[in-house]
Amino acid sequence: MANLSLPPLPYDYKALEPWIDEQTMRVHHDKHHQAYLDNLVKAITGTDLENREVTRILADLGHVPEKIRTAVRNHGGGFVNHNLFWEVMGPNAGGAPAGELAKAIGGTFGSLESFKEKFTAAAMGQFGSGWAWLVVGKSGLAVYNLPNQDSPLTNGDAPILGLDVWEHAYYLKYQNRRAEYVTNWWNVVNWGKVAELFAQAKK
Ligand code: MN3
Repeated sequence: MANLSLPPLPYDYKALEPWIDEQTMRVHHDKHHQAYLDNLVKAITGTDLENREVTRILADLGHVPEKIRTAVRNHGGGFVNHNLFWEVMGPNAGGAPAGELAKAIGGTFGSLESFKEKFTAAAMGQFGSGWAWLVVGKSGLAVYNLPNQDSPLTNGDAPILGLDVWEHAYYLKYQNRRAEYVTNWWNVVNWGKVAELFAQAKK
């Protein structure tokens, strides 16, 4: 069996209230995230990929045997994307980034406000299920959306902030109001963690 486990949520299930409710966090982490992991393990167990880091597998998806490639793309992506998602959120968060990250955002997007507008547009513009991403790519910071559980790693980019816009991420509290979820989500962004990922990605 592939030796992978579900990282526990790094804060209490209700820590992101009132922006993200406890029930959503419980179902999202304990059921959805767990299911991506279980299905990934099922797909790679008994293959050469069993002991490889999942982030590396996704960065080299073309070399995954065709028979399991879709399962790895969907469930491996789901596993890794959610690992990042919990980390880039937190209680007593929100506000603005500092240091090098703040400079890079200003330099690339003009201002924090224009970055947020662009990211929000990516989140709102994702038809159906998917994610909005802030990544470090070959030419620096970039914002885009990807469908389903596709990972920026497969594009050769390092994700440093991601927003899950699958309905399972917000439907219990917000129903069809994705815009309200996205607006409120900025209150839980853990910029300290994003800055840490930014520093790692630049190395
Ligand atoms: Mn999700």
